[in-house]
Amino acid sequence: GSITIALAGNPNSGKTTLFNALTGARHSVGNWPGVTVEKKEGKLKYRDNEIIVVDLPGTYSLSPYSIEEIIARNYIVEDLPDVVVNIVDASNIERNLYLSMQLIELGKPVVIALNMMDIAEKRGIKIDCKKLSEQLGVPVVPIVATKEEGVDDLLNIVVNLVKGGIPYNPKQIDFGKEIEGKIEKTIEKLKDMSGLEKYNLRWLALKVLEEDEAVLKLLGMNLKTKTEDEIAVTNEISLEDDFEALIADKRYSYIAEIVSKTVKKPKNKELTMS
Ligand code: GDP
Ligand code: MG
Ligand code: K
Repeated sequence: GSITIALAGNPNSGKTTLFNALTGARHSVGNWPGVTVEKKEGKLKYRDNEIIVVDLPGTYSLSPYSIEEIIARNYIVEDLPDVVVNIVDASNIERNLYLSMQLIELGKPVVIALNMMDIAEKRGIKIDCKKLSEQLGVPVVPIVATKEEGVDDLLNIVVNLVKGGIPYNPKQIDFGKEIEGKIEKTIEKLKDMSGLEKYNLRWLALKVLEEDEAVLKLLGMNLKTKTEDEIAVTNEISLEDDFEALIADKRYSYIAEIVSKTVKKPKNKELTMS
């Protein structure tokens, strides 16, 4: 069968450039259902594999507050692409990894295409891709989308990953004893609910705790009109008002630690216009 790849990344990370490098003219442009957000889909052949590439809207996060973010994460959790290719701007890696962590949390295999390696190099930013890959537990492939450098490596990794040729063991953020306890309890309750087989329960649990409206709706929970049963799901889980902020903080510090271990920036902070 064919392999479906979803392309996800921050705006200006090079998503369109990579999409075009992958699919050339073999693509169609339409809208995502019900909204005027552009949807591009293309095809390519790699060795004997037909690969379908779906371009997701550019986003910085996967919160439920913007239509682009909802489209991107719904596509991944509902349509279940085989692989999520996450384009990361190497010259702005720390900010970009915030989305990466959230993509990894969704549960589908993620491959990071570390783009703009030429710009990073010019700025003297050195990234240890192997170590970054170890730290995240996902493949990291350096690319320069404008020159189509690394694109073949990227496809090779994607196909190998889908065929089980490489292990996929993403690292999970440890949110700390208290939050992890709440996640665990919520997962136990979600296990008793039917119709959730396709979802990553840890991700769903995090979203319940974050009071993510789209996920609460999916679970048939409306915060304002919760029934007894529904309350039981979040009962004892004492939703703190700033749970979302707490989780976000953990993500930022986790990323900062990974970046400190894998990225070297030039000491000289002088701005040069070249
Ligand atoms: P998108 O917003 O993610 O779709 O990003 P685009 O594909 O439109 O790229 C944003 C800008 O970065 C464009 O001017 C691209 O030509 C440029 N760009 C994309 N990839 C690379 C790269 O690897 N190196 C360099 N130097 N520029 C790139
Ligand atoms: Mg674009
Ligand atoms: K809350």
